[in-house]
Amino acid sequence: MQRAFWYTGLVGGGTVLFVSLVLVGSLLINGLKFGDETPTGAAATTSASHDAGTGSGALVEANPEAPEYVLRDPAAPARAEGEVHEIELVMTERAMTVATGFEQLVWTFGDEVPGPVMRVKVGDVIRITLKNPETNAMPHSIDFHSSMVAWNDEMRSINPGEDLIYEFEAKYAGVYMYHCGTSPALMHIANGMIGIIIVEPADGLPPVDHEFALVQSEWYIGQQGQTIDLAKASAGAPSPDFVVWNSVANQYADHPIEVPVGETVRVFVLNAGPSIDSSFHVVGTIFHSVIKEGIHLAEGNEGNWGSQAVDLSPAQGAIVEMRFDEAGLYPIVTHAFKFVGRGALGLFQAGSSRGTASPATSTHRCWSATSMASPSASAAPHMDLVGGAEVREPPTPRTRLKAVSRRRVAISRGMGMNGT
Ligand SMILES: [Cu+2]
Repeated sequence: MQRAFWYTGLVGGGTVLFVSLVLVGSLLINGLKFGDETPTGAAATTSASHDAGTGSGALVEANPEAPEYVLRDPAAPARAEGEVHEIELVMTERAMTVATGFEQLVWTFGDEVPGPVMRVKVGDVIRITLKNPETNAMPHSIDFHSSMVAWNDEMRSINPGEDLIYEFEAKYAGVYMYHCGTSPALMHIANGMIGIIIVEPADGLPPVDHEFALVQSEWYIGQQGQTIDLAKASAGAPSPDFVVWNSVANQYADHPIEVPVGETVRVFVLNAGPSIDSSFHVVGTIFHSVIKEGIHLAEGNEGNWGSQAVDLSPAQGAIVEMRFDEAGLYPIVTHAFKFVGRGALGLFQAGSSRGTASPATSTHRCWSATSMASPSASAAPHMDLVGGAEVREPPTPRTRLKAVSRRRVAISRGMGMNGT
């Protein structure tokens, strides 16, 4: 049933967008570094700026020797069986490559950033055993937005070596954030302690062909191997170095998500922030169903209304459904386009897209929608996006940086020229 729908304002026209994309592209091509003199901040594949006037840390250069990032499976898990869910959640502090060339000391739930995707239904009981290992340096906590519990009880911080039981009944359906709330919460959220819990209605969601979970968040890059830069994140007008899907810049642009043409794709999307709004948009399609924060635009509504972009403030979530009518590439973006050049770019690859992409040169793997039940199987090499050539041996880190940068520029330019 259609109860309401919404529109997201588009900032600027096509001309402004085109100019912006060309500017970002040329900056990337020329390998310029971004610093105080560049108030628009970093589109950084080569460096991560600090925000002018915040007193935060110095320019952080990309490190060609940083480990390659670990690709995150975007497939949404099936709903957990049963009605009582015992979940052990260990919070860890470890190194993670968050963008090509940038390694940070992140804090995690379940050793993942974002934390593991949980999926239950209304009426279920979730009993979390939260563990802060002795080897950690920091106190941490957890706050489930899907719960109704006292902040000073279940959400209290625990020190290294302590455990906590956090139990709640899922009373309302939705796509909810969970996060660490230990002070300063901005630091703990920005340093990786975010996750998504999907609560389905008691009788479940209708089946679709493919399901994915995407979390938008920001990285305020600190020194290599250190935590994020809190001063940068605290700026009055925060300017993240990277805005990312599932915590790694451009990972699904480098490794497109494969889906068949014409089948229904459902995406659980959360904006974890901590500070930037999202305008979730998939270029080339229209959302025929959106459930955003409890408000439902249903397929088949009177008037056949659709949705082009879903506005999500930090900590808001949605379930969007779409189809891809033609074979090819469908970019996943926040339509606040300055952030597309900072890592908020992914791709759905519908059917065969050979010959439609940018002049890619980097090795990449694709996520196959048919491999959702078996993430490891989806890691098999696929054909090259452009030439159909077999995947080559991995390039050196320095070559990889340049190749990935060239491909993103080409994608951005292509999108600008197409007037999206
Ligand atoms: Cu924490």
